[in-house]
Amino acid sequence: MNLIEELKWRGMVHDYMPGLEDILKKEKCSAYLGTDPTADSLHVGNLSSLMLLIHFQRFGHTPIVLMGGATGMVGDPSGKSKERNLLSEEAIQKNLDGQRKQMEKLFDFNAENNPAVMVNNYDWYKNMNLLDFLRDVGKHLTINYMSAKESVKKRIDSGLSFTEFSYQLIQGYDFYYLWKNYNCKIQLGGSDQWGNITSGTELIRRMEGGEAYALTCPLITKADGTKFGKSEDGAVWLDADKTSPYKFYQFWVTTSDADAEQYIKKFTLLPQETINALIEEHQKAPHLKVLQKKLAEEVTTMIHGEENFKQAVRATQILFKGTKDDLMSFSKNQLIEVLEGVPTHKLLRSEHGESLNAIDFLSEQTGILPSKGQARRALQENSIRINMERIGLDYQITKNDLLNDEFILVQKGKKNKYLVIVE
Ligand code: 545
Repeated sequence: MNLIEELKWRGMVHDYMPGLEDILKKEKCSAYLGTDPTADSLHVGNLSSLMLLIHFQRFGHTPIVLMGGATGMVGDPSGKSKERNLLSEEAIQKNLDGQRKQMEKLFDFNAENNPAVMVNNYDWYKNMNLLDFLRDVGKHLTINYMSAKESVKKRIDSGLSFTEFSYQLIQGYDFYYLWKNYNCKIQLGGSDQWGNITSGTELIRRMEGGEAYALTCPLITKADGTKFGKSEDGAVWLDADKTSPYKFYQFWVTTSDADAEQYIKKFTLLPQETINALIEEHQKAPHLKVLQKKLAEEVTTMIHGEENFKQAVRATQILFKGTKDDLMSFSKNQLIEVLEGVPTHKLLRSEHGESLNAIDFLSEQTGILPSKGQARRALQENSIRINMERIGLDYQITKNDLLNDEFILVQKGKKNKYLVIVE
């Protein structure tokens, strides 16, 4: 399979310009992907276009990672229904540093053979003169052309500053700059980037009659229609301090059966035969979750390394299959690590007194359930566990239920866990 065939098989192609296939057959080129420093970490939503770039590298093309030090100061209107707030220069610098570290984990910029290249568009904009930009760049695209882009059309009624309107011209000139200086003929991105990328190919054509190509991947969807990449507490980040490896692993391992096939193709580099075999195995016994487990293993190892992946599996096993004794045998630090990311509820020690009945404990005292009625129902249904053991309606919580004199692990149903911290 050639690169485009492979990407198509993986479902990673949304659109590309004619001629791309020919050029890829003829030569090894460079391909670039840009990210703006709008946050200090990348998140799983950015991962699919990064995987595109990784596939280009696998096939011998040179990957160029562009950090948007300049574009981050302007703000991309693509896919945004409202004008963005400008970020301060310090925030942008901090975000660039965070993202750079992550890119260094994903790409080898020092490889002897075909190393990846990192550039920052601030480098060619910092000394750019406004008049030069208007005469040498702006002159080549008409307002009519620029206004026909989705990102602009969508905002014509609600409003769009001149600053954000100019964004496509700035990203467009980046493509021209890399085409001219790095022999870069391809720009990659998510489907929301199509308009900005084609402004670039248009500039290259009008300024020098050159050929360059766009390739976009679909934005990731979920079978149930909810937004991909979110957990209960917001985005799933690649930075371990923002999303722990355990939670990261959980995000992938809890993928629905309907989505697992799509994700294993898009987010892992496993070869086609391996993936097809896994899919077949999965269909025979879906409850074993082989697809989800392999997906979570591959992605967690790629982002957080093997040690963190193994630790996440251990924590999962204990949380899902462990016994009260397993929990009781843990030190405070081990508990904190294993339970990291489990939502917490506070309970004042004075309230804990001698003993607490389970209904009050679950409702009023901790707020795990919103009312006494719901607490009673859950207990009657036998769906509540304390430190892995099922409890009934008349259970009394006492000191003996404290793990390390400080924690109580509450579970409701199969999936929901809560950590009560007794203060
Ligand atoms: C800037 C200058 C260029 C080329 C590209 C850019 C960035 C581009 C853009 N891309 C998005 C982005 O999001 C912020 C990530 C930080 C948490 O805004 N104008 O920077 C996303 N991109 C990856 C994919 C995307 C896109 O990083 O392309 O489609 C998301 O999947 O939204 O010369």
